[in-house]
Amino acid sequence: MEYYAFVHFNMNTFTDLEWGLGGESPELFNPSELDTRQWARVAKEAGMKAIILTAKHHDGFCLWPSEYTEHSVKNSPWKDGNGDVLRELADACKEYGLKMGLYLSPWDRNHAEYGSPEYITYYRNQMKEILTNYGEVFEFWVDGANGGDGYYGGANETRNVDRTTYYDWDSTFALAKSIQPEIVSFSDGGPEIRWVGNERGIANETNWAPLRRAEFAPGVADIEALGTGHIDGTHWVAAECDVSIRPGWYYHESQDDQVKSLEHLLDIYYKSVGRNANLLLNLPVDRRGLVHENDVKALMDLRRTLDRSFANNLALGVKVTTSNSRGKDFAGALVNDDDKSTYWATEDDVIESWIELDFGKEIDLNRLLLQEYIALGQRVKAFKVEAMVNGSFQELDSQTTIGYKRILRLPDTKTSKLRITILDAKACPTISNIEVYNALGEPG
Ligand code: FUL
Repeated sequence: MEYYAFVHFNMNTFTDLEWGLGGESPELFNPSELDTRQWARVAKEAGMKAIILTAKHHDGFCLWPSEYTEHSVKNSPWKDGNGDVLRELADACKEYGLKMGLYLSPWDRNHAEYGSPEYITYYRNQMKEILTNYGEVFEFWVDGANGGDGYYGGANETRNVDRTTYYDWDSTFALAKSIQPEIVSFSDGGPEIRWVGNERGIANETNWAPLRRAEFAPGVADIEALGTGHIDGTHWVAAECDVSIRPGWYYHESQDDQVKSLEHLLDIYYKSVGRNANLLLNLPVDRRGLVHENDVKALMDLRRTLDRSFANNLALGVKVTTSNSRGKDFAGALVNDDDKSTYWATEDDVIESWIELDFGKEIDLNRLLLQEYIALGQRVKAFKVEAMVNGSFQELDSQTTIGYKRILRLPDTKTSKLRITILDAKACPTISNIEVYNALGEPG
């Protein structure tokens, strides 16, 4: 899905905190003009495909009227306690053709029974509520922060849990799947989509979607391995880059002038979507209940710039030659036929191979987009890119993985031919798409 929105909006929006303690009064939750249709409109216009909302964060306040707690919107002044943010978001996403995802914090600093087996029943009951009552939920999002001090029903103490065993994650994630068969669950190690290991929105240059999943649990992560994935991974667990458009996850008026610059957002885009990962860009919805004007402007500047840079695919339909292919159904010309379901493949025993685009004249280029046919797995381990300059091939870049999508920012180059050489792969390469662009006027 490449690019979708995170929305951190909850009790912390009204207390100016990042992590509430759990004893906050529901009276404080009172957005003046909450409008989930504005969120959806902004996300849609920004080119995003979904919105993932903090249904419950560490402070335990629920944005839906859960029947299992009093700590929710039902005891807030917003809509006299008759509101349901999840309902409104589900409706808005449907109207705008977006998917909806939900974040349900495992750590709950409000709940009196946090730390005991009873809390796990509570957590799963809430999971059932939010995955049953709001239509399709495409992603279930679980973070790794777990245990510490909190209100805990008035006990005001420190409680620690064993992160690997307390939640019995295998059963908890299986419950999500049993309710929503198409759902992907996110945490440090998956099971279906993994944290990239930092909150800066940056994926590793070498980024394998496969992961040896058994080595992880939410909050227990080998950060480096989350970044690279495992070349011999046992499960397909693509990386997701979560990053906020401002310094904080939640809205703080003091950060109104700290929205990330176009240059910074572009860099994040190229280093996430451009490195075989998904970009989950957080919008801290404000106290009104709206995406702030400054954030909207930044999102639209990014959209316009990407649309301009990727408007004219210079590779489309040009002449393609290869060093090897396994016949006409897998010919080189299938990489630039505007059909990602067809692909170039070499013969089984041929790994080192090249594919060449002949533009028929000198053109200017500085962006290369590559995609593997991932239905047959992620294969490429190393490749280089060369351009014909003054009668001979000159190397522009040399990289490792491709995966679902790789975008390279190449130096400004005038050339008539581009050659991509697969130097090493796990099996014969299968390349479904190659695009070439000349991006002009991007800052940075
Ligand atoms: C972390 C949380 O502790 C932060 O508050 C935020 O929600 C981030 C996306 O995940 O684990």
